[in-house]
Amino acid sequence: MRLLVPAQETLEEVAQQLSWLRLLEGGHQEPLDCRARYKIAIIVPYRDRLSNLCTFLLNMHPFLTKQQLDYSIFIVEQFDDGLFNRAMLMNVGFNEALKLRDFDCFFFHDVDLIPENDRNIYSCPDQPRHMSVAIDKFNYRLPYVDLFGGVIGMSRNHFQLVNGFSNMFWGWGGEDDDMASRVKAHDLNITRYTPNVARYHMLTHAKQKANPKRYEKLYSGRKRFKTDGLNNLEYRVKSLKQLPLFTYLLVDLTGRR
Ligand code: UD2
Ligand code: MN
Repeated sequence: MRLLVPAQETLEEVAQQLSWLRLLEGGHQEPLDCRARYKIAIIVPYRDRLSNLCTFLLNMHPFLTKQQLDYSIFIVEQFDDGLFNRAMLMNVGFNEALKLRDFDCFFFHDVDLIPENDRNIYSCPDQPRHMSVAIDKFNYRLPYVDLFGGVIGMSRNHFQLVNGFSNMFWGWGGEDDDMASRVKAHDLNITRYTPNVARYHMLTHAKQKANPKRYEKLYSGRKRFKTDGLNNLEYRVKSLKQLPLFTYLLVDLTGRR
């Protein structure tokens, strides 16, 4: 699959380039001549990466449409400019998406990862599925066995069972490993497609500040699986819009840091 590059890095331009797809409002798509078995939500944590976002949308919509899926893309933006909380944004995305529609499964997706192979199917997984197995930036090799970052897919039920992500990881790192621990603690298995299919290109971006407390939080995480996650999530939606290419959520993360 060739990487598509936006003619200009604006959402209007990307929408123009994708007009042939006839997307429905809020970045929703469904197959024209059949009914898809599942309803899929793609949740993207986001702040200040417009260039990545434009490329992401330009490539993902044709890719997912070709798979004849019933899907919607949600961009969940953190309002404040303090430390980024990727995991909490994904919890918010999950929660808000379910208020709009009864999605069956969720793909939690970094904005900078673009699938390279059309056979990498975004179908609802029976077990939690790690999607971004082979990334060009890591020489297409999995950095470590339990990696569960980048792009993952989970059914609604499994995500609820593990109480979603932790809300306590502010800044870079650790939240993905904490989710891997949650999955294992609930006797679920991380599954993967073969590395020659699960291939991704990573777009370039500035580096975030690492969270110095990430190991501490990670090692003590197990005690909090039941109390830290979907069931203690606190936030305020500042804006919810159905835009042409995605459903947009701007959220104030009011949780304690
Ligand atoms: C790795 C993981 C990622 C996550 C992160 C640690 C892989 C391939 N990726 O990514 O899933 O676990 O480490 O937190 O394993 N973002 C913004 N704006 C920001 C910062 C982050 O939009 O200012 C979003 C965006 O969707 C981005 C994602 O958060 O792709 C992950 O952040 P990153 O790209 O800075 O971190 P990276 O590449 O080290
Ligand atoms: Mn990245």
